[in-house]
Amino acid sequence: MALLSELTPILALVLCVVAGFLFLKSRTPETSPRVAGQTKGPTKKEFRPWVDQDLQDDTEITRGDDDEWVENNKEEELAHVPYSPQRYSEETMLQRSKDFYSLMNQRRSVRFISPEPVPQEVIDRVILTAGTAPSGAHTEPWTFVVVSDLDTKHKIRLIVEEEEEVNYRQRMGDKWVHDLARLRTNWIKEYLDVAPYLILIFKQTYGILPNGKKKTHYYNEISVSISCGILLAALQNVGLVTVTTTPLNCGPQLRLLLKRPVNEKLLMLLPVGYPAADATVPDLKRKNLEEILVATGTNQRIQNVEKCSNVF
Ligand code: IYR
Repeated sequence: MALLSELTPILALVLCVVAGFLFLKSRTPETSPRVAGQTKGPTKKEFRPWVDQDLQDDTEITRGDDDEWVENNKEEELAHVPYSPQRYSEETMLQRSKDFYSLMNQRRSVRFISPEPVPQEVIDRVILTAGTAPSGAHTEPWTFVVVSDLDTKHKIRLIVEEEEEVNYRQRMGDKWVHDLARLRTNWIKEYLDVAPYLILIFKQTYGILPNGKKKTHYYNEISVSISCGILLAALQNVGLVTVTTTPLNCGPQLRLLLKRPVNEKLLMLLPVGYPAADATVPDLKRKNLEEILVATGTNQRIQNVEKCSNVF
């Protein structure tokens, strides 16, 4: 008993030290890299504010109840048919490669869009073209929502501007905002009211069959991203402009506004129209071929292309 009372101050001291250590540890921000398998929040290094919270590609991870999903593809066997597309002479190929590069090299992200109306049929056909993209197991996991009425466009603007203001002020951080300063962008998005069309591209994270069963949409994000690239090329081809926007963390609200089902997630929002008469773009330069092409074998080809580039 006497021994215990003698030890009491020591025990109290030990307890105080342990409690103090635990308290300090709970307040210290984590700075060391995360060890594989640990489940703590993101470290500073891993902090990636540009990753939309709603967009993770959940093809494999959120299957849930197996009964809700279709078994193997039960559709009838697919016929294979002959395919012999147009073949060009080498001279024509070269000319077409130059012409297409020249067309695409004139594409710019334009934030000043004219309200002038654009024929609906042109937009329909541009979207039909985007739908020619390849997709995982030919699942065609895309939905293109075309908005042209003033009321819906304005509601979209309100949602996007409210969220973008938080992005610019809080989520994006000083470095990102600083990196964008020279593009002169901010959270005010006038083009969302002004452009005659807004095209919202949703990825279908899985399919829903007429019997209600779910169908796996393999590689849905990359498939829809490819179709967006084709859509941009198709817009350029008809002389329309857009700016590729990925409104960070606006997806769920816009999905509800546009009454899209839960399997769809917003990937991209494109305001589309003619450029405004006084439109400006930042004077950006593109990387040259040597910076983007790595070829095995001879690099003679690059010199040839450079020689040709004056001719474009
Ligand atoms: N989504 C914001 C910020 C933005 C981000 C990138 I990366 C850009 O290239 C341009 C803008 C916006 O649309 O303003």
